[in-house]
Amino acid sequence: NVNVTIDGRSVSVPKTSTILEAAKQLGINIPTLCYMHLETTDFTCKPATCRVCVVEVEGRRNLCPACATPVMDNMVIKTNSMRALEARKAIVELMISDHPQDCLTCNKSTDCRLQELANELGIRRIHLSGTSKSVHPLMKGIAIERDMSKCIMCRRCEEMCNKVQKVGALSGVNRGFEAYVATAFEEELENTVCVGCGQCVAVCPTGALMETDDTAKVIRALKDPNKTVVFQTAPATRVAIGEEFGLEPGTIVTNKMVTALKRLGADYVFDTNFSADLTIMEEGTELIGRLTDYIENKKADLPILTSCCPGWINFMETQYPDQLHLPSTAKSPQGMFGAVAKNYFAEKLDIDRENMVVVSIMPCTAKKLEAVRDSLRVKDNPDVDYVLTTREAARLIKMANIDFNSLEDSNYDDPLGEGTGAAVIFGVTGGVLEAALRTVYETLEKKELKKLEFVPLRGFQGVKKATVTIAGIEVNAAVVHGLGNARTIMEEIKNGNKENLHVVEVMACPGGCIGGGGQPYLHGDDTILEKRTKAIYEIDHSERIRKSHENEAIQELYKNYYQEPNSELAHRDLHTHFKK
Ligand code: HC1
Ligand code: SF4
Repeated sequence: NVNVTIDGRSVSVPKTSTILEAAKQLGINIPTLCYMHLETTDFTCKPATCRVCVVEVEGRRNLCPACATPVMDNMVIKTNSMRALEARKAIVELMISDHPQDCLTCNKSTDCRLQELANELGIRRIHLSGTSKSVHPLMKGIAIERDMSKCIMCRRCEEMCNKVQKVGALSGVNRGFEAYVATAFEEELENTVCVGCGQCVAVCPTGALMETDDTAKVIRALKDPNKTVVFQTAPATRVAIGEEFGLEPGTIVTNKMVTALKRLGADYVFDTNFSADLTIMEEGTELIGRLTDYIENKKADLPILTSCCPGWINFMETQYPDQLHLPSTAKSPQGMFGAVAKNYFAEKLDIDRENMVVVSIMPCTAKKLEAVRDSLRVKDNPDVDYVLTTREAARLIKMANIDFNSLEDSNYDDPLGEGTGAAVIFGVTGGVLEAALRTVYETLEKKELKKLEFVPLRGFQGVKKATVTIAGIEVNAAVVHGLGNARTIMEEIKNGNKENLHVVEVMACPGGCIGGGGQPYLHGDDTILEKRTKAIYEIDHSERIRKSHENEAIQELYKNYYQEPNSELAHRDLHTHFKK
């Protein structure tokens, strides 16, 4: 350890610490902009390019960036000297002089770190206001919108995409004023290896990267008297949307969210949890089928890979096209919901599917890409019309002047509104597999599973493995979250699957859907992920029914419509194929 003095207070810190880390130990907050550290994914971005964290170090002529300057024994640091403050202010002012000044209309307004800093530093006028040199066209994709004139070269997106997700869609190009983060050949993200996970959006401090805003389309549908508007809400949204209204992370607001959507004018508010249970029925049956095949013939498409995460499926299609026999063919819960709503439910209401509009509220940007897949439509009519991220849904609620926090509770509508504890845990890493095991166990063992929690599959470790014995079969299971970890496991599988894995759950985002690219911004605080996770498990624990096969609405649906899992009709509506 070494001793340093910061703002007149001493502290002893490991000698590998930076000034920023040492200051944190004393509870001294040095403002940062490009720097970001997230424990969950071991994500660290410190290019030291923005210089906002400059501090004065006694004996040094130049100010030092706190995020990248290592401490030395007996160092004396002033974080708030006049010189440091003035430099910080000048730096931010310079940055803004080369930034479009359209904060009033920017999608990131009030969530933008640059805006926040300008305010904190009391910048009221840009003396250097000139013409911005960073002029780039707005690139509007299906999932993600990029406005590189707002890029401040913090390189967080690049770090996230290349080091954590290991996709490699983004890289910094050019120098000086011309520097920005680009895709290969300046292509739209969708024409590159990008999978749409939105983790770059989640860490972008400005309005350079955002989800594509679909709120206007939903408003139009809600106002159209000829349309029956049906909402579905994803598992992970209910423990996060409250943050957009100032509630503590992890506040469970399921039934307020239902009320809010009804106030917006929804005809029906249903739950993606319903179709998550349906997914377990279809995918669980497939898993049992492949396991039986393996036992009987010593050969099967194993491990079966979960297929509900669209970022992950895009990753499989672009990175491992020779392994596409492995994912379950079950559609995701979002996809299944759309198909059930527009086939079964529209028929029940006696309306044409063209007059039904299905809107998904998802924690995810890649769900927007999933919704436009060929296998999720009948002729020109999509099963899911629009996908809003949790952030967009909150915006819609604010636009309608709904006071979210004072809303009363409402229940989901019938019949697609009933979900179990097994379904809600889809929202966290390990949850899909745990839900599947609950059902597969009882199906094969033909007796009650007493302890529903599969603890080794829980938690934020990047790769989790466990062996579960079911009806005498040793099932080797693995759970990964984050696409970098997915790559590691896919390499293992491709190179002979030496650990003999039978089933693998993959979620593209850190922590699973609760950490999705469309969730309220973490602003660098990933303890929020733990709080959301805890809330998801709390909901599971409090549910009357905690196993998918015991969902009464699902049992009804099979009885009245699909007959049994993997039936011909189930294949028509509930299964998909993958593209090379
Ligand atoms: Fe997810 Fe899923 S859990 S993918 O993370 O399988 O988005 O929440 O809706 O479809 O159910 C997301 C969450 C979500 C699907 C389900
Ligand atoms: Fe990379 Fe995901 Fe962003 Fe695409 S959406 S650029 S894959 S981080």
